Amino acid sequence: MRAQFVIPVLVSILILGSFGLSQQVFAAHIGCSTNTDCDDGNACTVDICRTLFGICTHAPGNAGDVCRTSTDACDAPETCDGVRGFCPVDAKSPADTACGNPGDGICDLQDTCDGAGNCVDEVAQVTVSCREADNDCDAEELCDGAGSCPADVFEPAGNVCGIPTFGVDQNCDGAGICVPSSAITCGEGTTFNEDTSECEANICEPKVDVCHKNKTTINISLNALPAHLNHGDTVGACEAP
Ligand SMILES: [Ca+2]
Ligand SMILES: [Ca+2]
Ligand SMILES: [Ca+2]
Repeated sequence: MRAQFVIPVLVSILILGSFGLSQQVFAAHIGCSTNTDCDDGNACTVDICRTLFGICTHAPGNAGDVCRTSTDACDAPETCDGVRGFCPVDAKSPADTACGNPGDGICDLQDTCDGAGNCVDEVAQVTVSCREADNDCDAEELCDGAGSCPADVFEPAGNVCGIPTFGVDQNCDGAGICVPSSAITCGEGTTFNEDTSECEANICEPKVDVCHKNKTTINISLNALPAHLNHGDTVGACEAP
């Protein structure tokens, strides 16, 4: 057993010296015939079979080759430096590197790495506004601190809003609309329009007299005039018999 161990080592030293490879890593793999036989599983060494003697040498090399792949966005890959002959320690992506869920940008924010290889869920604080109030009767919503914006809510019914209209105060209706607190009485010939909050003049539909079947005068809408003319009626009052 002793002779079997000593002889390869002596041969190795002689060979390394002859190749000027004293700095190289040497593994006692005797009997190789191709470089493939010498694979040491280390991406940062160049595995060569010295076929003259049938031994392997494993010199540091392969600078830039990936020796440990990234497992996710928070894990940086490692590469060989070409000098040390082993893979650098496992490095992680810098803190604040984007990872995981991109979020909605308001209450749910882009997740980020913590610098230790973990992806951290990022959410907005409960002080962040996520839905502005549209008017006096709509309440603003703030993020819930768990990544969501609450359902739309409104000011309570009865809250005073807007300005008095025709002497009548306006209150919220509880559904986000400002409405008069009591009926508005408009002047003669006008009607209150809730859409414009104005008393608007009543619009009368234009009408016309028609002599119906040549014996009765009737007052009809202009829209109905063509049908009456088609069956023989005439515009204007009937003549006295
Ligand atoms: Ca290798
Ligand atoms: Ca890594
Ligand atoms: Ca609201």
